[in-house]
Formats: sequence, structure tokens, C-alpha cells
Amino acid sequence: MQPDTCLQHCAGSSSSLAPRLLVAAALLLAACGGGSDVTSPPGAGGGTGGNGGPPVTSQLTCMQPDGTSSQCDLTLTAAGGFTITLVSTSCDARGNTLSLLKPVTATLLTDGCYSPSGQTWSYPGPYPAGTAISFQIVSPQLQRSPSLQATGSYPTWTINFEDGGDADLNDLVLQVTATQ
Ligand SMILES: [Ca+2]
Repeated sequence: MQPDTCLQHCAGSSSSLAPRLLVAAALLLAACGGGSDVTSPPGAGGGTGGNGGPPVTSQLTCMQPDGTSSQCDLTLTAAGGFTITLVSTSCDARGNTLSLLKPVTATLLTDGCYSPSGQTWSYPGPYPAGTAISFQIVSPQLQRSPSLQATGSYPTWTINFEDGGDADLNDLVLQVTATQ
């Protein structure tokens, strides 16, 4: 009987380390986020990072000539393909999912904040002139509404994602380049 007791004791003491590690990781993330990106409810720690609300979808937007921002696509004004590059990341939310919606659907990232910069995706096509390119990101709701903003024009665009933890617009930075 004594070996059974010992096994139970050992299993119990080793598994109790896991919650402590999660708490330590959450505290580190909070410190890195400057204290403004994280709202961990007490008792969180179900493995999701515990720093966000329900998922919210951001559609690609562009600044219009009148200074407002509205939903937009990128347009291949000449026939060809395009490449997408993850230029940089600066965020700590879990589960940011980047999808290409047009001209084909593909899930590019499922945990964007933890994806290596420099990653590229190539869509050589060729697609006809006038082809639209569109993206969306699904991310956990933080303090403010997230945004996904495109700047630039054919053949090079920059896409900046803000997850809503602050307003620095650099949580995910992507570049889209048209190719011939
Ligand atoms: Ca940010």
C-alpha cells in the first residue's frame, strides 16, 4: 500500500507546479505589455493566456482622401501574383488569427503574436489585372477595438494591426508586394 500512497503524493506535488508556472508566465506577459495590454481575470489560466475577451474580427481598412477610414481591398492593377511578409510583431495576446480572404481563402497565422518575423507566403497566380486582395484578423477583445489598416499603393502595401491593448499600431506588421 505504501508505494500507491507515494505515487499519489508525487503526482500531486508535481502537477501543482503547472498553475504556478502559468501565473508566472502571465505576470511576465503583463510586465512586457507595460501593464496596459493585459486584464487577467482572477482564476484564469485555462491555457488561453487569460488576457482577452471574446474574439472580434477586424476587416482591412484604408484611409480615404477625406481622412476617414473604411473597409477596402488591395487591388492588383496589373496581372501577376503577390507575396505577403510578416515584417514584425509586438504583442502578447494569444490566438490572433490572420486569414487571406481574397483572391483565395487561407489561414496564414493562428497565433500571430508568437509567429516568427520574416515568414512569407507566395501567391504567384498569375491573377488578372483588377484582382482584389483582402485580409482579416480575429483576435481577443482587449480594452479598445482592434484595427487592421492598409497603407501604400500598388505594387507595395503595408498592413498594420492594432489589437486594442494600446494604440501603437505595430502589433502585427505585414507587407504585401505585387509580383509579375
Ligand atoms: Ca498595440
